[in-house]
Amino acid sequence: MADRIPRIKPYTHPAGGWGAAAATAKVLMQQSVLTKGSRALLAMNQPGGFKCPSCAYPDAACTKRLEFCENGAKALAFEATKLRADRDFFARHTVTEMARQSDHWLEMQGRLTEPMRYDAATDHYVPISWDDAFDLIGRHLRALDDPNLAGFYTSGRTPNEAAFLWAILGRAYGTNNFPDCSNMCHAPTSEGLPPAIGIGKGTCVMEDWEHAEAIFILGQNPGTNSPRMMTNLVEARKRGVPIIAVNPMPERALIEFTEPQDVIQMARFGHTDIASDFLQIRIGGDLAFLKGMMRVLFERDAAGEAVLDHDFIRDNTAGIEALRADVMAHDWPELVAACGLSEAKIRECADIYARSNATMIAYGMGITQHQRGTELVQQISNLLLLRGNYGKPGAGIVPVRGHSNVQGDRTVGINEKPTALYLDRVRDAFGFEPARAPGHNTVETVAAMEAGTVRVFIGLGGNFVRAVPDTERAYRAMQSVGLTVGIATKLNRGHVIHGLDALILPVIARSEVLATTKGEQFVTIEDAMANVTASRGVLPPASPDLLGEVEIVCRIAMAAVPDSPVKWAEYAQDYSLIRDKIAEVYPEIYSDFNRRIAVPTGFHLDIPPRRRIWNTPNGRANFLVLPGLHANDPVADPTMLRLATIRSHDQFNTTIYSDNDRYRGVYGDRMVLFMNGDDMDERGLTEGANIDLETLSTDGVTRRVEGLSVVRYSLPRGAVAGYYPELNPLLPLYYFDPLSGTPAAKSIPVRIVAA
Ligand SMILES: Nc1nc2c(c(=O)[nH]1)N[C@H]1C(S)=C(S)[C@@H](COP(=O)(O)OP(=O)(O)OC[C@H]3O[C@@H](n4cnc5c(=O)[nH]c(N)nc54)[C@H](O)[C@@H]3O)O[C@H]1N2
Ligand SMILES: Nc1nc2c(c(=O)[nH]1)N[C@H]1C(S)=C(S)[C@@H](COP(=O)(O)OP(=O)(O)OC[C@H]3O[C@@H](n4cnc5c(=O)[nH]c(N)nc54)[C@H](O)[C@@H]3O)O[C@H]1N2
Ligand SMILES: [Mo]
Repeated sequence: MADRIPRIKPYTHPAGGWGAAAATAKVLMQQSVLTKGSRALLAMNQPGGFKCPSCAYPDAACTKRLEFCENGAKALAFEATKLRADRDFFARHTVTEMARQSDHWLEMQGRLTEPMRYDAATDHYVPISWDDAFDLIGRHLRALDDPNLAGFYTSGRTPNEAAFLWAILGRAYGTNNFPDCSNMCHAPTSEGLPPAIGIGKGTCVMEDWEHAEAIFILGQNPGTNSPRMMTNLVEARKRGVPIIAVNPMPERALIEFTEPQDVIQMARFGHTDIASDFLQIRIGGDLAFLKGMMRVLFERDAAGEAVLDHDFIRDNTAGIEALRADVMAHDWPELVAACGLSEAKIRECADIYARSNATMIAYGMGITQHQRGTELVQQISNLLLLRGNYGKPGAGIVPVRGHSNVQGDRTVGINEKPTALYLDRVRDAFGFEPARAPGHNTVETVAAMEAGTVRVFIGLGGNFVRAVPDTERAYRAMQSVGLTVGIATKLNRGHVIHGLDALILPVIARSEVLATTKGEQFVTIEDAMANVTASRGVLPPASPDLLGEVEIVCRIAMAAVPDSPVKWAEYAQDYSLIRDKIAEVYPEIYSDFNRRIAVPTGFHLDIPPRRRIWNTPNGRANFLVLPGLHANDPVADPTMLRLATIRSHDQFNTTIYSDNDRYRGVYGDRMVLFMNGDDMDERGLTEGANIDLETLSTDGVTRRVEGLSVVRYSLPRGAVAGYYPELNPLLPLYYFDPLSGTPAAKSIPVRIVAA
């Protein structure tokens, strides 16, 4: 183990700044895209160019400044790399050899260049023509006795046009088995907000940042995962707006940030303090914190202070009395114990909230990935409702989405439980009777593969087997499937952990030109603030043998459902015809799509809560009660620690750019466990100690990750953190939020066992 002791060098500078500028230059050089890359960077997030393939954070479309960040540049550099995983590469390595390599190694082989099929006789991937590949998929799919034996996974980089048709393909074929990356991500938002406010999306737009009087950021790490949000936070702080960050980890960019686009600040080595208050909360303590905040408001309301927006509550909402009773049932010692924050601190935050006339609350995976993730999201909404923080400038809920088009994919039909209205409209628009029975989400798909009830698995992007819980079990499940297909830009784990038959289908990437017989095509993306914009690649495709995702979807459909009335062949060539169909299926939000998308800055999808219209069954915004104070089931074992699996600064989900995590000061190693110093001392652990980590499983299965190095870190007692996906073997498949199916990846009960 001596060869992988991490180098620890606490990062004492502000986040962003020259460190980010240097990192951007280095990554562009390493991937040999400096000239090509900088040209592409100029087109990224500019009207007429393409949308950043990294996160879903909106760009300020009207500004002239370069709209990219360090991590957007990394995503682009790795996409535009000169490295190629071509047929010679596959001839040199058996799949068994490749499976022994790290995720980083797989990624570093570069762009896929032509379709490949697994050959069991030689244990190699060998070239296959596109025609033969679609033919093989068609044969597998047509051979299944029941269409529900197939699973159609979507990852959120998929643009609207491809996702919409993917959803049609599944339903025409006969299933709603649409596991989606959002089933591991913001499904608690999609499930939690409709009963509360009538739509499963955020309610803010970019202009709101300019009007907010207070900003809360719960369980989200913008400096790494949505760096363009830092611009808004810096501007808000410069206006003196309080920003309250609630997180078990003092994430660097939440504390101090230098705006790389601020020439003067850069020149002076200056920075902006981001959080006016940093609240180091216990893992899963957010429920108690939110209830504490609400309790202060109810107490002060009872004392006659005007802290609740009674007019708004009367005219717009239902259920406040049940919420009041639930919140007031918890006394302060209970609340404080559950979140680990002092009563005084909570009162102070509540006071800031009570004085603000417009508050935005942003949140990420630190809220959604708990066993009660959906209901936690609803508690955030409750807090906002109490002061009428919907439907006025500078106020609202801000779920910070992950993948660049994950929200869009959901909007255009990627859902394992489609509504009857959607299905009726699909029937009318396409002239077939779509499948109606609910399908599998992500967790259910793993279980179904294991049970032999998913026999064909096709992944439209993503890295399913590496992203899901219970790694070893997921690998075995994947390997038992009859056919696995990875539609991808790069080699990943899901290609080397594959089914009996397996295909890799390489695609034209976001930054590349999409040309068909009808000329150059563009695709559309919906960002996390429901703004829809066109994305046009500018670089030549990485290889002449790539196809666009839309064409791949259409040709799978033609092979699987040969007698389909859907005009697949036409859609494959002319994407405006797809947008016409999107408009037909979603007339309320997408009417006149092709005309509206011609505006370079795009258009906003309607968010009714912005107009105080609540599309809930009772037509009101609802206060919703989650009894108790714990976002996760309590565990009796006194040795238990709560593990949050998180992202480093140098990864995009399962894509590992390097083994460094600059802002957390860890270099050269991802097999680390961040831990509170007192918890270390109590266990006799010193910095760098080698330990194994074991899940406190309730199903009798041993889940263990060996050889982690302990890093002393500022964390609350009882909390530990380490990297996803390396620690996914510790996340049990059964450990998820039942309302959304989202694995509780931020609160795994574990214990340390000596190495
Ligand atoms: N560069 C880069 N950008 C990305 C991604 C990437 O991997 N790399 N991934 C994209 C995707 S798909 C997503 S979903 C987003 C993810 O972006 P984030 O939501 O920022 O995701 P994480 O890093 O998983 O975790 C967020 C934070 O939750 C905190 N946390 C853990 N447990 C708790 C808790 O109980 N309470 C609170 N309040 N906080 C907690 C962690 O300390 C961490 O700071 O980013 C997107 N953007
Ligand atoms: N323990 C733990 N598990 C987690 C999480 C966690 O925080 N902790 N986070 C969860 C979250 S929030 C998410 S969103 C999921 C992510 O799950 P996924 O979305 O499945 O995973 P990614 O790593 O984003 O997928 C990367 C792959 O996508 C392919 N790709 C890249 N660009 C394109 C493109 O333009 N087109 C196509 N077709 N393919 C492309 C590449 O081949 C690349 O290898 O993981 C989840 N899993
Ligand atoms: Mo995500």
